[in-house]
Amino acid sequence: MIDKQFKKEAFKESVKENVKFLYRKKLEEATQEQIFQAVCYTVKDVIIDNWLETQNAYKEQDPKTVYYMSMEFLMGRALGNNLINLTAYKEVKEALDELGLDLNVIEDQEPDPALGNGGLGRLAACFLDSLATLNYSAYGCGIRYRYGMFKQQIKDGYQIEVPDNWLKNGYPFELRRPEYAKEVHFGGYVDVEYDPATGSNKFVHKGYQAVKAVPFDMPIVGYNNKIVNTLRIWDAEPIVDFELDSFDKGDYKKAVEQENLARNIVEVLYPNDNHMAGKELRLKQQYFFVSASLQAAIAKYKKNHKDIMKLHEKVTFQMNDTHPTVAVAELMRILMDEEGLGWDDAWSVTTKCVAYTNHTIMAEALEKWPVELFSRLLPRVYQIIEEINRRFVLEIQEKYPGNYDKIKKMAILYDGQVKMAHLAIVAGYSVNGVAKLHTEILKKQELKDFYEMMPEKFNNKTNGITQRRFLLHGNQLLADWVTDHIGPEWITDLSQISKLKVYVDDEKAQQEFMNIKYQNKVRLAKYILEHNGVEVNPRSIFDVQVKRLHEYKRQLLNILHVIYLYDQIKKHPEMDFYPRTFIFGAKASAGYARAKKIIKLINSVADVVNNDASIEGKLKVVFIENYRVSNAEMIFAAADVSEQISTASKEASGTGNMKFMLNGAPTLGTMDGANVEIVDEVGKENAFIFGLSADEVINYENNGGYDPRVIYNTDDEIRQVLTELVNGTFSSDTELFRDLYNSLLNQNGGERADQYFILADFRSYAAAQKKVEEAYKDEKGWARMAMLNTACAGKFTSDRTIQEYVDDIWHLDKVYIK
Ligand code: 26M
Repeated sequence: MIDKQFKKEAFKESVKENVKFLYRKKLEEATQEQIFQAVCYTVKDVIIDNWLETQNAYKEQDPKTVYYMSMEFLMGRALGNNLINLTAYKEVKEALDELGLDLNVIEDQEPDPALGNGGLGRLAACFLDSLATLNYSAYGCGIRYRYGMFKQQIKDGYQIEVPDNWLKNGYPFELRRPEYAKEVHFGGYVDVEYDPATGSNKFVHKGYQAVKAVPFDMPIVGYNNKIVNTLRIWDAEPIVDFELDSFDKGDYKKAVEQENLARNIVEVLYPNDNHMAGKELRLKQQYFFVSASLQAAIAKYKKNHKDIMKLHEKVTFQMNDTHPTVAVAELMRILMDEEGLGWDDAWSVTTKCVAYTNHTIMAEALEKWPVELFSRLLPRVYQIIEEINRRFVLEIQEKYPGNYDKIKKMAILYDGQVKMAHLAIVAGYSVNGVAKLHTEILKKQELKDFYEMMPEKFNNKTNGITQRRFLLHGNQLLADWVTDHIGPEWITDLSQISKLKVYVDDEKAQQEFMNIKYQNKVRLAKYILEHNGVEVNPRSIFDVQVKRLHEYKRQLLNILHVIYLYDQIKKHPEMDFYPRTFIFGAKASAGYARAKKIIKLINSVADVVNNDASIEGKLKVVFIENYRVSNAEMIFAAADVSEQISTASKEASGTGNMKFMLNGAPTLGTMDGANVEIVDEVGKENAFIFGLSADEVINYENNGGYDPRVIYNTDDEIRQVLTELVNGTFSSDTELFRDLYNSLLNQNGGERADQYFILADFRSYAAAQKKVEEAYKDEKGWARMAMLNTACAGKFTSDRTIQEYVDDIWHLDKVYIK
């Protein structure tokens, strides 16, 4: 189906017109950046028509709408993805060819909108793609950060953070909507006033600072269905322009403060992943976008519905982790203070409208705010939380009389802190984890008391990814091959991809499949040569670990094993060894010193290994700078082995694991997160599983029974690897990696020695790696295994995940556009 606008000739004319109109230039004179802008405007033109039609259809059909509330949307580039979903990619590529332009080069002009950290933010982006593709009415609600996730440079092996000014040249796909601006209030105090109209008291917020929230809308194009949904991200502006005469009125100070508040609030994304920083500005960001989004949703509802008590019939708010959980109290505030409902009615509506997704059990990620800070910044909202807490504590007492331990463990307010997860669970009508194992751990461990008290709320929604970006766009060779063999239905129904199973023993198909993998490896090798100056052999095994850097994800285990292999090759030069390229990509949170040290270690090992002629290129180590959505697509396509080696129980789900699988890379991993379900689908003989189980890890943790020194003292090769961290092998400064060494062997403050069980799992990891090598040598066997991974990936589409959210939680209506 080709849209009229994408007829080649019309498209070419439009691009030329846009270059003329925007830049007063002829096509030949325009820069690649200008051509990029011109192409985007042409594409946007088509999108706008569909966008209007979609919103009209929503108005007419009045479907229930989900508001996906998230501090993060890691969208990645839009141009290529929009063309894919408009089913116009190939036509446009040809049209541009005819103009002497290369679509790939033009796509590369686009900055990666990186308004997210990692898994949680990218999941939100995949969900928006699936919602639009499945014909559901949805808004993404978030923040228009001036600076997204920092750009990573590697200098001398160290990570340097460079600001990501993604709006520098203007972002072509966004639309400013000043007519929908909302006010958000901070600070001040609450007065109780008698209201003669109702004969009761009302609460009036006074002395606050105000910020104007101005929405920018981005189109979310569904695949081949004319649906265009909206990602609405909020910018902050000062309420009044700075007025000179306010000096005289004496509120000069306040005017400056309001202006600063507006300037600061959306300045930058906090680059923490799975770590709570507790910064006041972060709470301001949360309340800012939550309040604006709720006000907009309610205003929209009220346009064509009279009864606010029926809000839940048309609206649901999904809270992406606890970050937007202040929504619970803000919705209560709006319903009571602005819509005039009493407490019980407001609570009845709120608890039918909000639902919560948990994405982590890492203790340091749990959001707890000091009462002092919270009540000062949001006095009215805090009052409401106090009342929610008071009533909930009464409920606990009723259910567990005399059991004060329950109150201590479950109260929303305790020890001078506001516990956001408790608020989300108490108010939410649904609480879900993101993989089977994760949800079980929530029920049995982390949230046990809540599960016992309200089991009906708990459910699992195993994560998924969009095959449109991570196969159709990222791996066009494989996508075409799949379509040639089983038709194009997999694009919107990934369960169809299992039809590939009939080809896994077909030698011709095997060769074609592996040849595509080879071509993708050549493409990545070229990128690595250009960006790292390192030559890698595309015939070697590409063993890849790309994800945020975190101790629990155990990049340290991976690089220690590389050192171990290096030692082996040096010691036994005659040993049979299949060439390997270990590829890493990871950003460390700017304040996470140990994570940054691990990056330095990887680069130091790379330096030594890559330049040691004696090992004849058998081993290469590459650290890909600035890992992000756009280069991720290329990396997944080129991977032979998918490293998913988190300490069991720590990775809630993982989604990179699914992207590798879909692109035909078997998992080398622990029984953690969604790896468990990947193995269920593909069979354990088609994955390389190692290490402690989640139960074993949790057992050790609860009973304090693991001593890495026993391993250190008894295993000479492991001891040798650790010794090389501090004996000058990888740095002339023998102190450089001392902290990493110590973290594995010594207790440190409250932290256990080797708290992520790296030494405990080392031998079983090395054995699994050995199996990978043996398996890879068997060419046909490997091809079969790789193909089976692709063929068994059907479950892991975010289309399936979204349909489950719709069926079990949101109950949305489908909308069709004529
Ligand atoms: C919190 C407070 C202050 C600043 C930042 C944060 C914060 C930001 C991101 C905390 C956690 C954040 O992300 C957690 C995350 O990405 N979790 C991942 O979610 C994925 C999608 O469900 C899962 O696949 C991953 O396993 C999980 O780690």
